[in-house]
Amino acid sequence: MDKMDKTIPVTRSSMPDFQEYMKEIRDIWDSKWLTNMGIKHQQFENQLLDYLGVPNVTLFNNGHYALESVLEAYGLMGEVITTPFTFSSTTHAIVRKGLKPVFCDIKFEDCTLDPDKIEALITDRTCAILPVHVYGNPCHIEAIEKLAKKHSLRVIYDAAHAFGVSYKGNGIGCYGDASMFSFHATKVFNTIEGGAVTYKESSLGPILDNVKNFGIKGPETVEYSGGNGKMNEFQAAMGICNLRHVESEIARRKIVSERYVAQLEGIEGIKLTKIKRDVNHNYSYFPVLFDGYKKSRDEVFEELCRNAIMTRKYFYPLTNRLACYKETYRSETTPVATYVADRVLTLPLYADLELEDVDRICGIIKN
Ligand code: T4K
Repeated sequence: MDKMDKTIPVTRSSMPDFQEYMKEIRDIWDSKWLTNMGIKHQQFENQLLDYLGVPNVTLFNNGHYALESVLEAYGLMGEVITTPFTFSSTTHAIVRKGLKPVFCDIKFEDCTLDPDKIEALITDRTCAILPVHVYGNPCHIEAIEKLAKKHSLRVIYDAAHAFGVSYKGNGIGCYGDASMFSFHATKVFNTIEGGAVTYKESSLGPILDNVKNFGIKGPETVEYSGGNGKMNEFQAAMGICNLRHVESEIARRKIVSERYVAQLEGIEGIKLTKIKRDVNHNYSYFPVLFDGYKKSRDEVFEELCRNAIMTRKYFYPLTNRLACYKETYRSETTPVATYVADRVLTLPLYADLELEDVDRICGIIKN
């Protein structure tokens, strides 16, 4: 096939070898136990505790439901300080749980919540801060948690992008009261669809179980009006397989990312994100800011598209500009987020992206 005929997607699901997955689901076939916290679910949950280095974890059918569930489990009411520079899920989860998102601006350098702008937004109705480790970049954890402590607020991280990231030697899920991880097909680590909540206090576990399994405590006992957020056995089996390969997945993504850096660093008008000190990154996305470049972000996007190279404007529009929110919220209050959203483009990144394709992508951008 001609190189030019090959479409390069923005990402591509990482999958185990077919036989490996077949072997893993063999027991499911034999037992006919397909869901409702079966053996694979238990096994995968234990493996995750270990891999993420967290005290507690609860699995879910997807990241979004996990995020809604943790907000519900804490019984939060009132306002939640959050970022508009994120996937719609973050804002939707807040709104769908009857809470009010209060949008705080982001830091230009890493696209995460600007801790210096949080305090001015705290009112007597604020109950929590919900920052996002955007692109796997850890938020300004110390500053955020200091503020939360001062004002007795919960900190719940949206860590959808941050699987495998560690900060100061700790798994990223160890910070705050709780964190939500997404295991969607497009993530560094996937269970097809899936997600998890990691948390400090073990007392949250039974409440999360209630939220995700109809509040069922026994065949004749239902103690809470929960929903259905259970991860099934096939998803857990995919997780078990993919967990075996996640380190090599991240290592290969690192090589691809470093090739991009080698090609694009130092070019006038192109800004790349620097990995912070004390961070082990997961190379989940490769965002590029076209800020004063000879071509605008949209021109680069279109030119790449003409060459069958699919990029995404993660995260444009900001969530406070989405059709469902723009009448209620104002993006003028988050000018840095607006600035970045208008200029950012995330380039293709996945483990088996060939380096010569990276060179071709960069060649198109440069010329
Ligand atoms: N919070 C944040 C900050 C998030 O980013 C997300 C999800 C969530 C919360 C919610 O977590 P989940 O409930 O999703 O677990 C994608 C994903 O659907 C979404 O999970 C993700 N964030 C978001 C950033 O990206 P799209 O609409 O951009 O994906 P889509 O379908 O266009 O796929 C992109 C590319 O990925 C395709 O062109 C090819 C590749 N792909 C896609 C699928 C579905 C595969 O290789 N295999 C696949 O199965 O939203």
